[in-house]
Amino acid sequence: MDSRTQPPTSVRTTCPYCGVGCGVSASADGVSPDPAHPANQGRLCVKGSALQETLVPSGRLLRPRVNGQDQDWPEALAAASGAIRQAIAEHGPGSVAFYLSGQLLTEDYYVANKLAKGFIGTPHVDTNSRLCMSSAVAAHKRAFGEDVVPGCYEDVELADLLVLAGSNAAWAHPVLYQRMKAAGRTGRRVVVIDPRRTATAELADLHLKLKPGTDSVLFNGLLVWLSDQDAVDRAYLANHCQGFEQALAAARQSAPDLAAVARHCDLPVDEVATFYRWFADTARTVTGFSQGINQSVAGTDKCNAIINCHLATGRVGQPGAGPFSLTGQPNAMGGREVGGLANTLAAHMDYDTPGARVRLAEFWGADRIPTGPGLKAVDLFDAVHRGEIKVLWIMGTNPAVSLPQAARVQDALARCPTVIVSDCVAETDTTVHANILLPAAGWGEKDGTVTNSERCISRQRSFLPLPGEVKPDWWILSAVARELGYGKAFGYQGPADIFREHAALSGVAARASGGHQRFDISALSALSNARYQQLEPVQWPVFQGPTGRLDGTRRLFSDGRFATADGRGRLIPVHTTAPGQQPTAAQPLVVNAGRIRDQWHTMTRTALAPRLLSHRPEPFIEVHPDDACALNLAEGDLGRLTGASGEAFVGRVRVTGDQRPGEVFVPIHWNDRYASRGKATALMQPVTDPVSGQPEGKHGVASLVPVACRWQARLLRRPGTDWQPDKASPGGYWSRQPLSHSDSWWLAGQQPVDWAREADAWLGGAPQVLMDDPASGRFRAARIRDGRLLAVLLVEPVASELPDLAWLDQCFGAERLSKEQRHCLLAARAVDTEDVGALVCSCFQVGEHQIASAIRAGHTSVEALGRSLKCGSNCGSCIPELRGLLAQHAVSAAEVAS
Ligand SMILES: Nc1nc2c(c(=O)[nH]1)N[C@H]1C(S)=C(S)[C@@H](COP(=O)(O)OP(=O)(O)OC[C@H]3O[C@@H](n4cnc5c(=O)[nH]c(N)nc54)[C@H](O)[C@@H]3O)O[C@H]1N2
Ligand SMILES: Nc1nc2c(c(=O)[nH]1)N[C@H]1C(S)=C(S)[C@@H](COP(=O)(O)OP(=O)(O)OC[C@H]3O[C@@H](n4cnc5c(=O)[nH]c(N)nc54)[C@H](O)[C@@H]3O)O[C@H]1N2
Ligand code: SF4
Ligand SMILES: [Mo]
Repeated sequence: MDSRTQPPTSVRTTCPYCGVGCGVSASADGVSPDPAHPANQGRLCVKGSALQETLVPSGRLLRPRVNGQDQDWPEALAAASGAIRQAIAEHGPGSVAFYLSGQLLTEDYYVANKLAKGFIGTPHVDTNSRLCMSSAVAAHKRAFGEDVVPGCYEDVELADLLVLAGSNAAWAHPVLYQRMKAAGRTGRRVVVIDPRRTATAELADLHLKLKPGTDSVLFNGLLVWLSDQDAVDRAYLANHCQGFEQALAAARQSAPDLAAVARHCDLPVDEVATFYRWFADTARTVTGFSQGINQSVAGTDKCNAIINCHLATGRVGQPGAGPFSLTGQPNAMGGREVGGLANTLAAHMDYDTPGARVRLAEFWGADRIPTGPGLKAVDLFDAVHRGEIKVLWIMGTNPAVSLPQAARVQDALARCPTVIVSDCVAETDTTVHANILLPAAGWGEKDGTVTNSERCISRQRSFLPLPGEVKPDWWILSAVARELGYGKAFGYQGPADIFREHAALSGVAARASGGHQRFDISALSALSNARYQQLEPVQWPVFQGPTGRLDGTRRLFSDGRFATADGRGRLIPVHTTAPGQQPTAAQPLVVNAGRIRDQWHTMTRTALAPRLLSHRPEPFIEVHPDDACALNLAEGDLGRLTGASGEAFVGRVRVTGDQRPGEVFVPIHWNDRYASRGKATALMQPVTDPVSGQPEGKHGVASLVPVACRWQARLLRRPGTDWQPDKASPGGYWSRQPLSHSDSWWLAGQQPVDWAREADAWLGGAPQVLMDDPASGRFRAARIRDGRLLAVLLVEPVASELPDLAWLDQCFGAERLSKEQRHCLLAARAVDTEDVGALVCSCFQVGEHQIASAIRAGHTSVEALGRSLKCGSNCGSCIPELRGLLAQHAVSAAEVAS
């Protein structure tokens, strides 16, 4: 569709969050699952179901901005192209860099890559996929000769043994997890490999709670065991692979026997033996892996250690059998296809692919293709810091939050002469550093394609008009390219033009590879605009059948022929590598970081839906009970983690046996917009995998201390009023939680506050209702004008005394406060409403206290709870937690009985 035509009002499109890539039926009135999409078959998770609630105008970037001033497009385009032209003239093309994202559509990504590598002539084009999938990409290339996920989602259902390594699919790939769960049957087994007990571990017959960073030893040990038990497929190895003996020798060195593996991984020997026996005995085995494997100094090796075991048993590309990299972002795959990584060129061709540069130059009509790879993300930001990059264009990612050592990244951005940022949101930790800020179209407004974890290409379709001056990313890039004088190569009228070109290039690359390259969608290069608009989900490679029908490919390498020159798969010798960040006396704890169920990355979209922040409303630190005890920390206290570079993370302490002693877990989502000190990356050093360049994002080190607090508070104000917690309470703790009718903050501090005097500043004016009890440390104040509630401040000496605020938020929704509501403002909680407790089911807003009383009332199964409270009966994302609560209450009931 052209960027100017009005979109239809109701469409079938694709969810913009995780790599599962679910189909969604969407209109301005609401979203529902697309029953015809092969990925989700009628399901959606809680983030997908809440998409509608995130389509709100608040915080949107609606106009271009240059040096802090609103501008029209011609001025903004002139500023961007002027800066690029000047940098090239004065410092050469290598002084211009692009930092892209797996959340761009394939068409956007293709244009960015073409402009940078073909026309500006800079190799420095990298993407946030570097932090995400680059170890898997590198491992696929080493093992298969090409970045290919051999299997498909159906394999996780067909598998008799499902191994999930470093994946919390229940929270990170919820619909795929639901499919894994629904496929459970007698005799089917699940092994979860994760140093923490996660929601995913609920599904596990065996949870290997291993020492972090030791997975390669575990899988090396498996290779040794398979060989020693004669469980390898010798014929397959002889006919289809090379490198087995070398890989086995390295594995033997690293993991000579069961006892050595158990010791190294800190696991009971019998658990390791059970895993190995199950793997050896089960032909239909799928190993799904994700960030617990990839985000490591030895991420590529770990992926290869897993793939080695699959090659050694001939279990690649078979129904129900194969290694399966679970892709994170909705279009990480599409970005890999167009060549968005600094070490790749385009269409699965690399710089060292024979003839690739010449072919590409001819195809694009470009003569500036760089001669070799560019800088990978961490190195790229180092170069920015050193002043070598004069123009950095960031698109669809928030590196000031997501890259390790966040403060240094911010420093690099501040030093860079021209930072261009394309985003849909006005204020992020990255956009605040932009010299040129370009308003990008977001989900629902843009059109194009994405590729999910199983190589399935789906359409994202627009159903909303472009607000303000907002433009799709491909349009912005093409407009800048035209300003730079490359109009001929960037005269696209719409995403269909770009898609056809991308599809044609894939054919050029595949044909030149002599049939080795599997990525080939040239059958789609002649789609008419109408057929592009109607394109149904299809898995690449795509072929045109004899009847003209387009057919996708479910599995690859099923015949044992790989994408290497000799057609053989490669086993890779993997040696033991310790994590790069090691605990010390000063930083004795290992910091693990990952996702929570209801938030997406840096919260720019999911925090707009209040119910998605009610599951975990504040940044938190999960700590083992032994550590909590030794550090004098209790549940609900605030803790401060201080990392190796002195930066801190402050969060609410959750004491849990799910953690291993000596290790803490923090969420990756909070940032300077939402908390005083909530960035997990502040605790991570920029240590990277030498092969993939992926940073070690799951193994920081830190010290932990309690944050002494004299007071804890909640402030609620009408949305849109500008209040700066750092000014009101310098050095104090704050975390922002937008609610349905108000904006709210969690606050705490050590400095004594004379509340009666200072409350005015917090409330935005003098309160009309006030209760001050300095002896108990309790304070309540509310501002009311014309019967409407404007702001409320509640102070308690300890956080657990702060009341549940759902009822207070409701009061902000009222046109006029009732007499009762007014009265309740001073009470600890509303007299006539129930404190539902921490929210468990986001779909139906069901809290922990409600669930506990339903369990006590005899609803002792997930199904019974669903019938009674509806919890868990929509997206199912909370079922693992419901099970946890059922188990917890069964234990306490048993304790009472004994
Ligand atoms: N709700 C939600 N879903 C998402 C996202 C989101 O932001 N929110 N983001 C999407 C993206 S981009 C991605 S990449 C995926 C990520 O999906 P996942 O990789 O499944 O998610 P994470 O929580 O990052 O990490 C997974 C697990 O790795 C474990 N782990 C840490 N260290 C080790 C180790 O040494 N060995 C092993 N075996 N495990 C370890 C952690 O304890 C954690 O439970 O999620 C996608 N889905
Ligand atoms: N320590 C640690 N660090 C990590 C991780 C970890 O597990 N541990 N995980 C890593 C991983 S796997 C990932 S994927 C990254 C994610 O980290 P980021 O990519 O930095 O996070 P997002 O919040 O997804 O950033 C996307 C940005 O793009 C904007 N946006 C959304 N849609 C569009 C669009 O259509 N066009 C444009 N131009 N902008 C858009 C959003 O508003 C937002 O500002 O974090 C990484 N960092
Ligand atoms: S699992 Fe959830 S977040 Fe992922 S694509 Fe499906 S609906 Fe979206
Ligand atoms: Mo990711």
